[in-house]
Amino acid sequence: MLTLYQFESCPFCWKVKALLHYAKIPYRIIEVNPMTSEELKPLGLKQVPVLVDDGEVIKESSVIVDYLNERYAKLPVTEDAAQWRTWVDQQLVFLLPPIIHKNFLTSWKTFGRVLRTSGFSPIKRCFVRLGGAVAMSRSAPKKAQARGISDAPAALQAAIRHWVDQGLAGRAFHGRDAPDLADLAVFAVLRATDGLVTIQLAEAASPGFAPWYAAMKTRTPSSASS
Ligand SMILES: N[C@@H](CCC(=O)N[C@@H](CS)C(=O)NCC(=O)O)C(=O)O
Repeated sequence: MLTLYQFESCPFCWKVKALLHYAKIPYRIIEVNPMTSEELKPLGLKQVPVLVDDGEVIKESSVIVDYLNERYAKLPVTEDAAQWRTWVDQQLVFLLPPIIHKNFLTSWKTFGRVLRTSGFSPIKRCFVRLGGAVAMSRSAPKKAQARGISDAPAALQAAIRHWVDQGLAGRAFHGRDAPDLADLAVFAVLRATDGLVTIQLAEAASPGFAPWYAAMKTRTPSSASS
């Protein structure tokens, strides 16, 4: 059985999960404490996601997605989808933290939402929520500024319009009748913020977003076992 070390709130982890779910690949989750990463210490690693497949340890979300696709999912690999995946990794993913961790209160609410499904005990959840909100509300605005993102909500809405207009271009999915690796990558990082204001912003940015997002959700039911 595949094992995924992850944080529930991590968009890079969702890239891996979106493919696992879409391809109905069973796996189990080890939820890593984002404050200590103690669960990763035996592997000698510091960042999630990490996939362990029959003793083989694979890190870096894009490497994991390629590994899973080559070995199990076997979705078509196209140059256009590869370009969208790069766009997700280099642009889209960085627009989310300054919105969901804009200040302490927003970050506190964000952690409250994402930790609900973490499986952590109430005490651990409270500790992670507080520590996470302090750390992320300090670092996210600074990192956004360093990347030249001055108005993250407007930048996210422009990115969503770009995806709907150029990526979907009137089709149900980028992959036409069924999602491909581009659909899964764009969906995954947004799915990491499901239920938060980012999704409302995306829905308001373009009428083409909501039907695509809903269809992606329907096609990616969890394949994780507890
Ligand atoms: N390039 C990596 C980025 C992974 C990453 O930034 N993970 C974050 C969580 S979203 C992390 O583990 N942070 C903890 C740390 O850096 O100590 C990938 O695509 O897998």
